[in-house]
Amino acid sequence: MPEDPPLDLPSTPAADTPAASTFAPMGAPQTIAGTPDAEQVIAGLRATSEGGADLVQLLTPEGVRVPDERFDSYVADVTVEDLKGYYRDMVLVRRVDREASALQRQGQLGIWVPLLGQEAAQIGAGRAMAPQDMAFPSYREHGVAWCRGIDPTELMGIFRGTDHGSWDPREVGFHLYTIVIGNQCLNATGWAMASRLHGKVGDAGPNSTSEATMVFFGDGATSQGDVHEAFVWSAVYDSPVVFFCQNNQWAISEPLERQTRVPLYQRAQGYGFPGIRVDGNDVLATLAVSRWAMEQARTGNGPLLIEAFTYRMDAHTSSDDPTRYRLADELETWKLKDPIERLRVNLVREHEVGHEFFDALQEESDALAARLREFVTSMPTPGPERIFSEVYDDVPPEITRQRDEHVAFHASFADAETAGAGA
Ligand SMILES: Cc1ncc(C[n+]2csc(CCOP(=O)(O)OP(=O)(O)O)c2C)c(N)n1
Ligand SMILES: [Mg+2]
Repeated sequence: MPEDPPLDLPSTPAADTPAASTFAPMGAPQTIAGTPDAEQVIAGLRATSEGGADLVQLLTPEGVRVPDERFDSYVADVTVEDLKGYYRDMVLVRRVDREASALQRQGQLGIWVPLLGQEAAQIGAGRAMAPQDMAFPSYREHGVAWCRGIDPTELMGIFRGTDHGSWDPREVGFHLYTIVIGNQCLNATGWAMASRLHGKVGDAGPNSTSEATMVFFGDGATSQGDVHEAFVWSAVYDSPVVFFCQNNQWAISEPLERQTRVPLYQRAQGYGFPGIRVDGNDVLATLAVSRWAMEQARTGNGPLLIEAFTYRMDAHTSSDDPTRYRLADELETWKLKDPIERLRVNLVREHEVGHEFFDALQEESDALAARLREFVTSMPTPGPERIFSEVYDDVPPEITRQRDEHVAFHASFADAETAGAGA
């Protein structure tokens, strides 16, 4: 066998030079042959900020349906009524989002996590799921919750601080929100491994009852150890899980270039499974790619990674002020790619959908917002025992003791108030 050519490594700096003990500052010349310096990496990522040549897109930002020979067949059955349905989904979840933001500003919610701009990514993915599938959300997946049949009012307690989610995850196929970044990827991997071990994977037919799992996380989460571990475990156990990364370009104030040197979907290759980048502002493309990926997982060809290329148009949460770390013109550029607007234009121009549909939807949207507001402003404050309930099937005696002490402590204030009023 021929010998490997000698590596052309730079000589090691003497121990007393600064470079030996400190990292080179950002932008300083790098010496390792073939390694791009920080500026080149950032330039490379910016070059793909339009999504790059590998982006799957079926609807252009101008609302024109463009063919794609790999994915057209996955949406061949989509009718105009279906398209109107996806449009309705996006309009209503955006309305919920805007109303909840207003409720937070008025002190009715403690915090809100906006989804503005990510409606197509979430509705496309959510509508690709079958009833028997399981979704693991982060904290921003209000659109996926909608697709799983969770009424928006059910999300409100989380953000008013009265509960942790009031639905039964197994019943609706949607886990509780997860705040710990990336952790849900491990939960989803375990769930999907169990699906396989229980023989619930492998049937591809149109009425298949085989199960697949989809897990939602952000670009920032990809830097977490939990996500790496989930990728490894799911790969080596062929888990029927679709990793759905919404790359909204920001992790609070950290831009994408602080998370990765390569486009995120290319990470999958290193773990040994397929990765694909889809236009996350295109509901049809996201639906097609998600249907494909879920079918692959369902038939035993998982895991897979989808990078939905999108943009967080609002703040990270209602506690964040994005004007402190990003320029206004970036937002203006992404407004031109608005997920709702492009489908509206498509419905009008290519399917002659008239104003009656849009007017009726406006009314439905107003009614939903009013219902949400009424629900939130009349939500009862839970009693002090609520924090202890729904945790244990068999409540340990120590927890019972703590609960009684907590309830008595609260009651003591009520006694003091009554005594004070009478004095
Ligand atoms: C383990 C952990 N570390 C840090 C945080 C604080 N935190 C909350 S959101 C967030 C950024 C997440 O960004 P990304 O994954 O891109 O998701 P996005 O919020 O953009 O949807 C961080 C660091 C956390 N919740 N959990
Ligand atoms: Mg992000």
